[in-house]
Amino acid sequence: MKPKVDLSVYVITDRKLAAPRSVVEVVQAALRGGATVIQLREKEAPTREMVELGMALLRVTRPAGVPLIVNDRVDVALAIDADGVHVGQDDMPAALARKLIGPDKILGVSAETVEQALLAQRDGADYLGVGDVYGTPTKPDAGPPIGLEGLRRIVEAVDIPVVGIGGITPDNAAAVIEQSAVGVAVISAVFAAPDPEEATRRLRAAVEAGRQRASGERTL
Ligand code: TZP
Ligand code: MG
Repeated sequence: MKPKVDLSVYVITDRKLAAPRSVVEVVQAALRGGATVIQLREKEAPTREMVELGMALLRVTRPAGVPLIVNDRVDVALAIDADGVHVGQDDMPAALARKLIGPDKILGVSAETVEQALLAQRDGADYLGVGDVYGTPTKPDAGPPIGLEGLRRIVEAVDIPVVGIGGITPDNAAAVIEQSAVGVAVISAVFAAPDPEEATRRLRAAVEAGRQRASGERTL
């Protein structure tokens, strides 16, 4: 049985932004700060390095009880027995990724339109990463920002949980949660932060504040 995943603060790796610190060091700090999911995303790493980094990350995420999800690479996710895989619109189609990983591993899919989101849901995604919300320099090939309105349209169209991604910081994360996203996914807010533990803690507090505000709005 697949455990229910806490998607509140979803931290994605970037070894260039981590330097001179190691990716594992930054992830350990993020875990101390309360990260609830870690994603291994290294677009330029050769397969061997992806596998080695993934295994090193599992040695810190497993004892923390936090899932490790591998971006793009279904083969690497399976080889290291990661907790799941995340695919985008140019990667392995979601239905085939699901077929390869089986029913028990977590499948995340990136979507920037309602149509993509509905297809991903139909094809077996457990959650969606939706963005680019605010605009980001971290993913140069991201489409134009969809804004909070674009995010809300997708959240309202699907039944599976949505995390917002793209340009999210502790200062604007609460507004993402107010659109009924269940969490925020970040790269630079944690990996470029001088103190990744503190940055993660502030993101968690912002997610909590967004939830409080959203529930306040619902009872008005
Ligand atoms: N997908 C959409 S935006 C993005 C990805 C991987 C980059 C997010 O990076 P940052 O630094 O949190 O804006
Ligand atoms: Mg991808």
